[in-house]
Amino acid sequence: MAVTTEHRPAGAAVSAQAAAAAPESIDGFQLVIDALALNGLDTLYSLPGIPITDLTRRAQASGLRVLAFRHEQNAGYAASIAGFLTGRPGVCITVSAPGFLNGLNALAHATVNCFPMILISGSSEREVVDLQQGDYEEMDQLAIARPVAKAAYRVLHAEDIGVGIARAIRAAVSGRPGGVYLDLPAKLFAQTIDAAAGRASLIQVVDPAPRQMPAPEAVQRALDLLKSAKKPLIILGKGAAYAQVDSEIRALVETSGIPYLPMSMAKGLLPDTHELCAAAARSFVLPAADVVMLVGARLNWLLSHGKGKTWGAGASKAWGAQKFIQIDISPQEADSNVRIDAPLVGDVGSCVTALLAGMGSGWAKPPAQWLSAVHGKKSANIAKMAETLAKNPSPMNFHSALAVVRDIVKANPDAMLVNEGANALDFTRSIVDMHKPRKRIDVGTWGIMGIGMGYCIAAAVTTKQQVIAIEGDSAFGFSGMEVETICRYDLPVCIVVLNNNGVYKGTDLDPTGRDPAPTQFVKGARYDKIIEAFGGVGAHVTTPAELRAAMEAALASRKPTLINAVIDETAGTESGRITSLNPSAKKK
Ligand code: FYN
Ligand code: ADP
Repeated sequence: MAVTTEHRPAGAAVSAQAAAAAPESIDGFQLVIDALALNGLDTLYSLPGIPITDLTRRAQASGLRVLAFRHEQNAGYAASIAGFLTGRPGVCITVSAPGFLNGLNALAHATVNCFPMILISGSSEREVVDLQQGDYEEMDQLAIARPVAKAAYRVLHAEDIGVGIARAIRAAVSGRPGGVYLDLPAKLFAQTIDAAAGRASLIQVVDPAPRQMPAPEAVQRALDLLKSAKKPLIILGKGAAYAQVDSEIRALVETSGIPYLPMSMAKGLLPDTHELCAAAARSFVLPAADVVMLVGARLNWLLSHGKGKTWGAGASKAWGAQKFIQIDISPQEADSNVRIDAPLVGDVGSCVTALLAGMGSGWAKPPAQWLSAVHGKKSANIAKMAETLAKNPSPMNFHSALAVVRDIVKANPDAMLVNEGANALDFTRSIVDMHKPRKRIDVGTWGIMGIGMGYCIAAAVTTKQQVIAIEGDSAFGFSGMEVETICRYDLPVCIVVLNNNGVYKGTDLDPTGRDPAPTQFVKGARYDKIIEAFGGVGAHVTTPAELRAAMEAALASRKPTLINAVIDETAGTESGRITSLNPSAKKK
């Protein structure tokens, strides 16, 4: 195939005579755009600059949606969560070296969280990079991306763009989803090839995420173990939410009659108010259960690695006394922390369907004693929480503010809830019930700060629903400038900054008296003024009643809104509910 590497800017005028004589050609820019569009990847999360500015312009001109951000990290986080919400890879496009590095954080996040995402970065010329001759933004990006990506590819020739995009899509969504890096050197974009041959080289990926059926003997092993259980428990993780097989999951819980614990982003797969939801009895069910079935959830730090005190392996119970069934698409996940007695490898939908078929209609529900013990513990915790939420302290605290959010989310079950912070995260998770699947998106597997505004933008764009973001004041700072992006695209996002003047709380002091403490912020900061600078609505509230009115107004108008919710600066504990992970706490 004839490849020319003409270096004329895209769209440059070509004389009419030359155009008439030359066969129709297509360049790298257009092939990338057409390959994405052919595969339904119609939204790009980006930040323009050399060498991808024309890519973003021409993508927009070709009908793709291009969301331009203020920092690549936020564009990347947006792409990653778009992947989670849609099941198609979210696409982030950045410039070379610094832009690429800014996007890399999100690529790693996508891989760690099992979200399908493709990071496409323009890069400098291979000939110069490989000899380290000091090109503009020189960096061996492919080598740097590889360790944090599920897969990483480079395309050097225009006729390979179709294959490059197809491989990236398959790698991102098949099996365990993850982040894929695609390196596109600047020179590629200007390459031209014969248009018909170029179009023929594009690939529409057939069945990018094939179903994976579990082996019948593995299904039987799991059923036998489940049948033997006296105190069974199901744990639903974000892999179960990602799979989008909500009615099958509901049927599994209801047919088996087994109490379930939703991990943070699995909240709402069944309504949190479901009678079998054991979220409010977490510390009771984990150590008490005898057989635990994990559905798209890993036994990582969020589940105390399946052992230790959380699981009851203390003085009275030996480690390994509990049995585990694990449904996961990754065959390598089982035994990563503790023995998995019945691994069930396959996609959640196929595995759950096979289990349901095996259970039939005569499946015996768990012993009543177990169900009533779970119910008793849960009711007591819910009653205790209701008592706390009924208080109206002055100043407002996390609980009284989040009681309002809880009501608003209940009244608007289709709204997306974005949540990050330490205490702002932990309190929201246990106070705000979710009523529908994939409505809660948060800090995920790493517990990172900074996903907030990127997630808001992607959630609004992909779901078209109202978005509510509950942000700690510290967490908001990581991506706050993207309120301009939210205003620019006029997205229905209502951001609530729970402002207690600092990280965790606002009362720390520098013992030497010289500087603010590392965890302190400017007292009385008016975050609401930031959004006003861009034409959005700002509100400053100090009571639950004011918060309610401001949130209701935001939802009624669907205008970009930022509510600065002032809460007690003494409210909040060090690191929220993960204080035990602080090295000083471990030393004790
Ligand atoms: C939960 N709970 C409830 C309810 N839901 N009580 C009443 N009503 C309702 N609806 C109870 C639950 O039983 C627990 O009490 C408690 O609230 C907390 O529940 P949660 O949040 O499910 O449990 P816990 O112990 O906090 O979970 C551990 C965890 C979680 C590691 C999964 O902390 C987590 O997801 N952490 C992420 C932290 C993070 O990423 N932080 C960002 C970095 S912060 P008991 O059963 O009595 O214990 C940087 O500093
Ligand atoms: P959580 O943090 O909610 O506990 P994790 O991210 O730890 O969830 O676990 C998600 C798991 O789900 C991963 O091990 C991943 O391999 C698995 N997974 C993702 N998609 C699917 C799917 N379609 N079918 C089965 N397992 C899946």
